[in-house]
Amino acid sequence: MGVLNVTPDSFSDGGKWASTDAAIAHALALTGEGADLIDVGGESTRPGAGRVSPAEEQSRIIPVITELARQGLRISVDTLNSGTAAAAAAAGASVINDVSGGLADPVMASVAADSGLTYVAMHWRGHARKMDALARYGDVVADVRAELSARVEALTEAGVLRGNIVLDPGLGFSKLPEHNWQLLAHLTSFADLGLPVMVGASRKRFLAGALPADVGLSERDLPTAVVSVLAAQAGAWAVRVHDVAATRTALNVLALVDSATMEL
Ligand code: PMM
Repeated sequence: MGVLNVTPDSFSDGGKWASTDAAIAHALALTGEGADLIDVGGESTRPGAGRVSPAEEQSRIIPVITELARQGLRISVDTLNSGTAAAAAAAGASVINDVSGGLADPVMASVAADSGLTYVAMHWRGHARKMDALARYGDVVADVRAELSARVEALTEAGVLRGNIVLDPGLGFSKLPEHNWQLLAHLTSFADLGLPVMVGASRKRFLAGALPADVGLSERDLPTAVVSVLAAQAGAWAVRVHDVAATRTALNVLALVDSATMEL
């Protein structure tokens, strides 16, 4: 899944794809690099970010989604807002990616149910302004797993088909660096819930732990690609990345090793 942030302020690529034309060109480039799905977002969720009105969010992303869907790309909409999810579904999106797992907007679950689309429920404890203060866990893997299971219950009660739900442990959202590493180390515990799992590590702060001090954000693309391989080995359904080419190459290596293993 290639990231397309149509925002002026996302943490790693804010402002780069803020115009409709630049956004469309970037989505086509990511597809050329091997993305199977483009995740289009119009509201930054970086720690400390403020909210954007649904009208502003939709004016940023709906023209982009409409054109990309017209060109046959598979689109996911990254939104907390049910009205934006419904508008994106009408514009041709095929996945709703809700980083709050339905907690931010009480109408989201019924919109997801009515749309019949794949719905990504990410682990979330609160909005960007306060999420760092909510990074307290007994056992982060057990706690995130239990909180995601509770979301699956609530979503299915609201009519979302279990078979349409994808789970995401929400790396970087109310998580300290050690929480992110523990979640990555135990990704198969999430796969054990019997639903597809996606992972969004791309360029996040915790990856700095794998790099020399004071290197730039783009240096995080290499550790991101390594995480993509680890996620794939744990059976992930998708990895959400900014640098699609690096992840595609890393996954090609894994596929070649896997096929050589089967040849024996
Ligand atoms: N991370 C971000 C945004 N959307 N969606 C899912 N499902 N999982 C994530 O980890 C995730 C997400 C934040 O990253 P960005 O600011 O680079 O878009």
